[in-house]
Amino acid sequence: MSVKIKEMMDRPEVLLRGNFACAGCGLSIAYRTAISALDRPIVVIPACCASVIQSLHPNVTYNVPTLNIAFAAHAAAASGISRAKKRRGEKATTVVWSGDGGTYDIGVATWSGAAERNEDIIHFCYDNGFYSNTGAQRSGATPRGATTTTTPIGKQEKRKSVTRIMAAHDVPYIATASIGYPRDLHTKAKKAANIEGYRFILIDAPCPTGWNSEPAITPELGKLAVKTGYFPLYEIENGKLTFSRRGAKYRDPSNRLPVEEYFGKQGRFKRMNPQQVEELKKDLQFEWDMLSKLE
Ligand SMILES: Cc1ncc(C[n+]2csc(CCOP(=O)(O)OP(=O)(O)O)c2C)c(N)n1
Ligand code: SF4
Repeated sequence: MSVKIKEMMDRPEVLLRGNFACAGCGLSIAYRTAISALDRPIVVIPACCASVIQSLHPNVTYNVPTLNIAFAAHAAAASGISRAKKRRGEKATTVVWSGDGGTYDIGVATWSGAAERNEDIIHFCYDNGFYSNTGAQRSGATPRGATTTTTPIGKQEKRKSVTRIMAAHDVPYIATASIGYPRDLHTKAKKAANIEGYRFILIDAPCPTGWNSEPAITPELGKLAVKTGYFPLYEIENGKLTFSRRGAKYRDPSNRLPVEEYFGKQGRFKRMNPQQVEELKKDLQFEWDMLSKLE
């Protein structure tokens, strides 16, 4: 059952005022919503916007212990922290907080090793579908057709399914969530905190600066991604997939809003031609079909 709003509001603030996030930043909403669900979090952050928005030394706007580290070391560093805390008999929730570049691409070796060892870590990936921190290059999470600085005519390949790659590691808990539905995200983070072993939560987190979207509609974009079937919501527990309430609803294509409604609100899809739109629709249905096999 989802947590109550009051319960969420009563949690400590983890991201303080004066941070450097752009207006309408989905990452900052994701961070506040997910990290505040955890008791005694220690957060390991590889290079990404999350390592930049925290401000400059000697100021810091993260209200929790934070370790900034190189891409290729995030889950390894978190493994060490988690084990050291256990050895000392101290309670902590050790977290990797990484962008999609650090999860789908550059950090795969480190999290794959930690997932195989079933380290006691929660890995959150805030997914804005590209490398925002370094000026909007494409990542493995960029959807087909989206323009980035390295895909000026739109990305030609389909988006990688990082949850299915993670599922192949047989970790105890995997979930997807969206900043459009903060209660669902907070509830899944809390649930993950009560499970032992490697847990992974992929969060759809719009980036108005790189997506060329209106900052004020960030939550609406999060909702639209779900309602159009672009971003399915589900959990995979010990290998078995269950669609979340909204995931189950939009599994049926006749319940979905036209995906063009979602694309139309983002400049990054402006140059898509009808053929690319059709190909992208096929990519989305392919992913739904593959997920259904894990049910
Ligand atoms: C090994 C290595 N390669 C490249 C970089 C440069 N770099 C810093 S942040 C970043 C992009 C991170 O993208 P993502 O993980 O998606 O997070 P976002 O920037 O979108 O928040 C890159 C390529 C780096 N710091 N280290
Ligand atoms: S570039 Fe995007 S992800 Fe980075 S701080 Fe700005 S809105 Fe957030």
